Amino acid sequence: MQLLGSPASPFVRKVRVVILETDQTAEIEEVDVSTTPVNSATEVIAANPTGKIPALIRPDRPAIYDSRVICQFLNDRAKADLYPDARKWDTLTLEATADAIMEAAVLMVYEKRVRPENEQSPAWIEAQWGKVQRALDAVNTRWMSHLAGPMDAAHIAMGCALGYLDFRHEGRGWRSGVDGLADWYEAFSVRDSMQKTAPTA
Ligand SMILES: N[C@@H](CCC(=O)N[C@@H](CS)C(=O)NCC(=O)O)C(=O)O
Repeated sequence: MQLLGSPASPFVRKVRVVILETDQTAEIEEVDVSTTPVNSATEVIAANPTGKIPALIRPDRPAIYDSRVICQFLNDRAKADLYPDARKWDTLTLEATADAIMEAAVLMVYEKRVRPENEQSPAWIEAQWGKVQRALDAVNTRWMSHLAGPMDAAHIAMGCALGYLDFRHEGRGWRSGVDGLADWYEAFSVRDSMQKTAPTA
């Protein structure tokens, strides 16, 4: 199988961490692509009509895409337990919250990098950051007991979301006011799978 991705993408990183944590590196070749909302890579469109990464190309079946779909596919394939039945809806909701942080943070980057300067909206960028802050507050207030438990897909997604904030939005100081979450991230980010997938430009 081939994983279409990029070393900077937090969504791709989720999948790469799952591959490492479920010991599937030998069966998946990682292929780096360059794709943006206004210039989709041809090979990505062939796998995912929306032109987004990650996409996983399977030999005899259609490609699958969206990090949440791919993570669940890989979890099932490895018979791992990253979506435990006992806390499935909590895990999915926390994963969705992490993905929403990534989405807002990625859109902020696109606004500056991809949209012409005279069309950029500072108010829109700040609104995206507002989403990030509200999500961080909610996780710090409501979800720390989940994060204190055994690692599942939500831990991986949250780790990748926070890593992306450090990577692209370091100056925003996301740790301010969310001490518990910041402490959790310091401990989680030393995992081998997180160290091996640290984002690069
Ligand atoms: N919901 C998707 C989001 C993926 C996504 O937005 N990926 C970005 C890279 S970080 C992308 O491919 N952007 C290109 C585009 O928006 O066309 C997922 O979880 O896989």
